[in-house]
Amino acid sequence: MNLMRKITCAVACGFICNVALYAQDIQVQPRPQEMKVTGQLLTLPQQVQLVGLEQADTNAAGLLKELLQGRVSKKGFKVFIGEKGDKAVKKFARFVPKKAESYYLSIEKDKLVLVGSDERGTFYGMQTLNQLYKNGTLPQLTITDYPDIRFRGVVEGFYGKPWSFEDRVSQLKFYGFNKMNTYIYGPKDDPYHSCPNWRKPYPQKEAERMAELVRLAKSNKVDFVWAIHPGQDIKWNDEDRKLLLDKFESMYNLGVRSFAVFFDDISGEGTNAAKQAELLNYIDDNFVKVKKDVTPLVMCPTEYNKSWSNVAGGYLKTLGDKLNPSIQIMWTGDKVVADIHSDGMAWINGLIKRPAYIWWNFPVTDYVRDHLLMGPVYGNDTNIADMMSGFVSNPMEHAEASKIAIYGVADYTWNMEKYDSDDAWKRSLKAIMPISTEAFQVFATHNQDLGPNGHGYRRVESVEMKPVAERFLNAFQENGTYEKTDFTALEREFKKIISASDVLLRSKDNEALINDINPWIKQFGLLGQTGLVAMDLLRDLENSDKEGFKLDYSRLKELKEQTYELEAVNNRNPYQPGVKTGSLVMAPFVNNLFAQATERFNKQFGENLMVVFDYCPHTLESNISQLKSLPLQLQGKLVNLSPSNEVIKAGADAFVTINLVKPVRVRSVEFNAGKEDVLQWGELQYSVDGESWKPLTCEQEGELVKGKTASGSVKAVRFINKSGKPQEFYMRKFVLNI
Ligand code: LOG
Repeated sequence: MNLMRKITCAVACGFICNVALYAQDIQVQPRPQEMKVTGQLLTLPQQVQLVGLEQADTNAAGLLKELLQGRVSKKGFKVFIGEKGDKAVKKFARFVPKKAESYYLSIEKDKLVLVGSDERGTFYGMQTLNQLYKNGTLPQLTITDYPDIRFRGVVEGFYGKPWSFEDRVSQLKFYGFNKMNTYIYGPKDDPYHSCPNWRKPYPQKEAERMAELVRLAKSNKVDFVWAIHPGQDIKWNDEDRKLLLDKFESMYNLGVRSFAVFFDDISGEGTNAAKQAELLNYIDDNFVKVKKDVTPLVMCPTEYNKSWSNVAGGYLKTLGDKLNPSIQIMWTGDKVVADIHSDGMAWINGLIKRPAYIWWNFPVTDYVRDHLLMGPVYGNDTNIADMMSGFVSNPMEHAEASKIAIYGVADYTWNMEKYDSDDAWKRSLKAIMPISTEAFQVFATHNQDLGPNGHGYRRVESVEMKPVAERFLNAFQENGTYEKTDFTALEREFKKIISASDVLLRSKDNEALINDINPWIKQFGLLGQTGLVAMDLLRDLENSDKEGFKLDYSRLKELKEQTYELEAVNNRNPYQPGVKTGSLVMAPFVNNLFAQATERFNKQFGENLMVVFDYCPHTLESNISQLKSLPLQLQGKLVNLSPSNEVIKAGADAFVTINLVKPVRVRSVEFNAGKEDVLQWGELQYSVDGESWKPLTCEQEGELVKGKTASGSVKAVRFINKSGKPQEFYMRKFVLNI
């Protein structure tokens, strides 16, 4: 072979780099079903020939051209692309899994083949190819791949500030990268999705933006599912039915081809199962099926989780029996916020006579708005793929920060059995913060749990430091000692926290994220500083350095002031205002240590420094299961019951009581049950001894009730259902001003 021929051959076949390749080193998100490494790393030749481009999915074809920019030629290394029936890829069709959205990708030294079972399949194969391509090289391998779950994605279904247009743009692209095919639009606080404007079309400007998002969703192979939430005031008559269809028609005209109807968190007329089924079937028969290009209708029932289901009442069974079989029914699991298990899936599927469509309430924070949930996706069974038709995550109002969990959900729903939560979590951090990944990991490690909350859903947090912090505190409490290595580990962690906060505040690799969670990052830095000073207090004690201790004590108090201040000016929502970070392990550790060290100091030196603890001493008591674990917050002089979003079912003798730790003067009480008729069936009362009760003098403006106690100290205040029969209300506000 002469030199010239050798070169041409090398160009035609691609250059093989002499690097051993191992499957475990090749990371593809979401994890493919089957991947076989067949050779070494290949340097993509300068000349490549594209075969099948014209017939292949346009979005995939566009991405391929972008990837191969500058190399495309009439001869050279062949790249085949297309969908199963296409002529150009006919001879490879048999390798493609017989499943929707599947693809076959093969990279060999003389050719590259990418074939989808359908257009989405080709697009997903292209996403994989993009991930494999690094600095002009590709691994030689074969991938056969398909998703486990039919509908995978996100339901923007939370209460609070809906995502911005920019947030949504970034999300839709993210879903495309991560092979998610569904975005359900249903933010509770969009008045055109829910009350009062669900009957009206969007104003011009909003409509245009919506249309733009729909186009972007389409090019990312995402179904933009527009949901309506009409149940709070719907009348079961022809007029409202027509208005609803008109609204869908107006959304269809904006490009929407997927629709949902939500009946969650409503009370009254709208909750009637037979009427809901009738309406949905009507929409299905007269709109969805008539249009031909609209995907199956999705609905969220009123009884959307097992703990609220009244089987004897027949609500779910009615839906199961009556709803057209093609209509998807959403389900949040055994509780409003719950991980999904096979027994619960079997239970609901039997009732609704179809596989449920999971609405997973994670990482949503609309009931713990002072927290960020940045931990891994874990806890769902991994053998339930066949038991569900869809799985969507309800995220936080913080769109960028939610991507950690969304990334995990993308991986879980694609390939459940091989899902590795910790691995997915770490890869997500890199995908979201590619440069400041390490700092981001420190932040995300200590911001995972929700704190006490009405749904009782908790997450692990600070997993490595938790046993260290516990061991340390126990030893210190018992005899004032501790392991030196634990001391060092904790001190090092606080330093890491401070530096992570600094790095993140200056980082530029995801500015939208940093801007959005800025108060939490600052609070995190303060936590680190407070922690370091708390450790210094122990040094002072050990050295019997009285003056040093006093100095560090004031420094720590000053840092705590800054922490409160930051809470008091940021994230001022009326529900769970404030900015909590490290709230499961690191912050309580610092608070405990501070209090214990001060007590020891006072004893040792006969001093009287104030011992500062950080908790609410007042307690909540209720016989309503939905309310009894709601946290109380102490905000200055206000004792505030953290509100909940859902409909509260109060039995005939239901009450909710705030018990004060000791009798104090209660200046005023504010109570909002989301109903104007609340005082016709309920009463606000106070007690001086915790046993006998008297009514408060009340005034009412709309739904808000303001109450006053007679002068003198009060031990408890309660709201009680006096009507002798069950009632429904919302727990919007219950605040004592003391
Ligand atoms: C709402 C949802 C809210 C979530 C978490 C469903 C089906 N509905 O309690 O809008 O974001 O819980 O608070 C819900 O989950 N109500």
